[in-house]
Amino acid sequence: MTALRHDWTRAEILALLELPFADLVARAQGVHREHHDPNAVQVSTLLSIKTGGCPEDCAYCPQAARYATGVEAEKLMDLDAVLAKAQAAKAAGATRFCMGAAWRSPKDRDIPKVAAMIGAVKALGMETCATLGMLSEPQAHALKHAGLDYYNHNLDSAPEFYTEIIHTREYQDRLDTLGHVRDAGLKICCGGIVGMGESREQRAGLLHALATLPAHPDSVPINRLVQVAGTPLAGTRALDPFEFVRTIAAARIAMPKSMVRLSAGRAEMSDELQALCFLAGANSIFYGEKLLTTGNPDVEHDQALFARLGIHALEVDVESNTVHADIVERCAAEAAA
Ligand code: SAM
Ligand code: DTB
Ligand code: SF4
Repeated sequence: MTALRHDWTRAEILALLELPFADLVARAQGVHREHHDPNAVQVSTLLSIKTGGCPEDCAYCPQAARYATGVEAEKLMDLDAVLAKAQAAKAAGATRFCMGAAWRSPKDRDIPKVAAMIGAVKALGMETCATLGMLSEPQAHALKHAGLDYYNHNLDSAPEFYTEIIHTREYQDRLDTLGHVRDAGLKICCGGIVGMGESREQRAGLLHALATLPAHPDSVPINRLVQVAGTPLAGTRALDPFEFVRTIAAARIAMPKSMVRLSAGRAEMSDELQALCFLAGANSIFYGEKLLTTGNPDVEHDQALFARLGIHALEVDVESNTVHADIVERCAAEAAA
């Protein structure tokens, strides 16, 4: 059994990315088979519960208020509307529901409203995930208390490339939030974006930063930049698709037990490229017609792809996902107050 390592050097990860393609994919598939069912893929559906109008300047993001992308700022969705979307996602086969908000960080007054959403989604028997920006320690605890399973907060890129992409918050801010999330006992979903014009060395830097966190993230989303007109990164030279597969494979080898998610960018990928990503160790996807504001493959298309590849959706781990009726009731009462 490959041991979990937390002492990866950046040079070692770069050396993985530089292996001959077949050697890299074979090694990743070997690690994958040691730790996971190679034919099982976890499926999460995203919902943007608070869209647009964000004060941050992330150069990739269609929701930043300062870029003219056509995304209108909306207010936080109502509980009933969120619940209806979660029910539809469950009916389509998703087992995890991830709620995203275009916030720098939530205001304390937002937390009970989001907590009520978490409690209601959990009561459907789904795993819950949220991505709301930077969190304070008490906020992380409040979300855990509400029944949240996962918190998504990405490092996005290597530390030195990060400063070219985002200026309104620092890498250390992200590490601090991840610390609060970890201390609150939440599972961590943390990854990044490739195809932003970074070098291979910088892709190694992102994977190194992820693999040397105090614990490997439970889930590692690898996003391929979705280029949105109006954002500073629109027009960036597209990444070689094999380089994307290499990034997935190196993530799988460096973080053997983590779920590696083939994330944003699937709508622009061929079925064959996605199959290569699964072969390289990806075992989770975002499922459903929309990511947050941009498109994702049709449910029918993904179901057909799974059938063609003999892939089955991973079930919710019932034992670790017990729904506590008291949490649901308390959240509803707190939201109403
Ligand atoms: N506002 C919160 C934050 O930034 O932490 C949560 C939502 S934010 C949209 C979540 C993640 O989506 C970002 O960290 C980034 O990795 C990813 N993302 C945003 N726009 C993207 C794009 N155009 N292409 C690929 N990934 C993107
Ligand atoms: C993540 O790493 N990717 C997702 C999720 N976490 C929140 C978001 C992708 C967003 C793509 C651009 C959009 O649809 O707005
Ligand atoms: Fe705001 Fe998140 Fe988009 Fe950055 S990635 S602009 S913080 S919504």
